[in-house]
Amino acid sequence: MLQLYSYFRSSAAYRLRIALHLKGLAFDTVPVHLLKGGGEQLQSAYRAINPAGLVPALQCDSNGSGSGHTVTLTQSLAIMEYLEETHPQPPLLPADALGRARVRALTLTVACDIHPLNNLRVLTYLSGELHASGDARNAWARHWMALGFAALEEHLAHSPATGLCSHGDTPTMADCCVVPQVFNAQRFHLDLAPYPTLVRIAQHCEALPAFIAAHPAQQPDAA
Ligand SMILES: N[C@@H](CCC(=O)N[C@@H](CS)C(=O)NCC(=O)O)C(=O)O
Repeated sequence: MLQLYSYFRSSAAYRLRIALHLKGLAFDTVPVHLLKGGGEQLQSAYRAINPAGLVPALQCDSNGSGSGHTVTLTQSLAIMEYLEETHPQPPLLPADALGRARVRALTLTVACDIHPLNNLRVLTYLSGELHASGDARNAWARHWMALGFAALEEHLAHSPATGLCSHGDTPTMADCCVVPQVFNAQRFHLDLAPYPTLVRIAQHCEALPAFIAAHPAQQPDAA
């Protein structure tokens, strides 16, 4: 059985939960509380699993049949690519190379250009080491999300490849990343009115069973 080290509100873990549910893969959730006791992700027990001290991590069997040895995978995008290669159905990447490049670009806009700037450790550093106020810290988070969302909106609103989902009418890796980032933006009270296409896509996806099952509120460690 796959073991997902996860925190209910972690958007990187949320991406992976969506991908696992879309592919119909059963997994056990191992909660890692990012705040309790200074953060379980930073303690030695979890660092032995992922030295980076970040969730998610996915443990699986090396040959997929249960007869191999346990392997730990990290980095949500690398794990999604692994799932795509080992469980191609339903596909989370388009069949054509141009389509795959587009989906990966949307995915990376979230995962590289938005999310890292708003990660817990960055926000903690801002308030701790740089003495930023709570308001300043939240303004920082909203600023970088707004910049990234503007780029996504511009692309999604004007591309004929956009459908009910970010690419066509069925979810791809891009949606696995967009939906958690929109959830995160709502937590930070970012005004989403300037991003109607992004919101429409997120709302469509959020109503699908895999996305419902992956939602933070549905997780065993939901506070
Ligand atoms: N690039 C990594 C990012 C992982 C990541 O930043 N996870 C966050 C939660 S969304 C985390 O564990 N943060 C803990 C911390 O900042 O201390 C991935 O995609 O897996």
